[in-house]
Amino acid sequence: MSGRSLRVAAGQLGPISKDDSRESVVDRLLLLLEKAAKSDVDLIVYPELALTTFFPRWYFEEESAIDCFFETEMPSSETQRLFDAAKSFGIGFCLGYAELTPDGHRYNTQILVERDGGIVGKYRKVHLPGHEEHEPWREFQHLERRYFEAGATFPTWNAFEGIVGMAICNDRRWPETYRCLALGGAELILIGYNTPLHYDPDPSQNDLAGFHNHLVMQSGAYQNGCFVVGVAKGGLEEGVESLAESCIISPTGEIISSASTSDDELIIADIDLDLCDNYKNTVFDFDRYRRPDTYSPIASQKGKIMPAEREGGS
Ligand code: CDV
Repeated sequence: MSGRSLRVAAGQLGPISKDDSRESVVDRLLLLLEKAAKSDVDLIVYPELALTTFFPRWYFEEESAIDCFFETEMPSSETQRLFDAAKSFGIGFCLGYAELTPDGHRYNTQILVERDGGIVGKYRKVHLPGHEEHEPWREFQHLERRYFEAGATFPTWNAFEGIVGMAICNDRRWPETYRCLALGGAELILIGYNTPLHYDPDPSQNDLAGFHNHLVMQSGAYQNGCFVVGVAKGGLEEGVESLAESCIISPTGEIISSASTSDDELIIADIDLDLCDNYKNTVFDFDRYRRPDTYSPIASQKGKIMPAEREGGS
């Protein structure tokens, strides 16, 4: 391989039940890691909230009832094995989990761990989907907005011979995510997700879940000259079917590797981070072609302002 070459993998997970122990989940992460090691992978990406079932699907009245799904330290006694094994193989990893800070804040978090076992980056999910209150009319709840605080930035890090950024699930649907990361130089964006196939607010979107998943990540990769690794926790988990279809996407916008099951599965791609420059230095040469002077609504305005409400509008 030439240029800044890297072998990356998506470590897709199948369902995790409510009663599954952390130990059994870490066993599964280790199996994927061992497979990756046999294929000389440099970096393996695991899904969002990879250590537990997707607990925001349930309403818990008592806040303390969700404590069992959160990590208060990382590495923890249960995940230390993963850190040790990855270091011994010389493989980096990206892992999503629910974080409870010492001062009581809760985040939907993803960390980036280098090949020497050190945590180089931590990202806290910015776009929290779903709702704050119990909504019994739904087939199942999506209470991320009740259980997590939102992160506030899209950091990037020098790691894996390039510049790496992270995003979590719903973040991938927002073009602002990729653009903020690319403005921080991102060449490789790592995204874990849990996407139920049924969307109660508008079930007409259900059949399009796979299409939308690829659409947003492929356009984010192309429009920002980045590689994207999108990794699912898919399959039938506690009665809720979730999208699998993990994939690795090139800055060309093309999918270069994709999962074929809804279970634990490793997919691999050889990537050359120098390919990003083909796009970053041409059609998406930000310095030359972007017009931030015309984009002020993007950073200053949240909802839409209709023509009649705008000064001079009609
Ligand atoms: N975990 C997520 O963020 N899931 C959302 C669902 C609720 C739409 C997603 O964007 O996939």
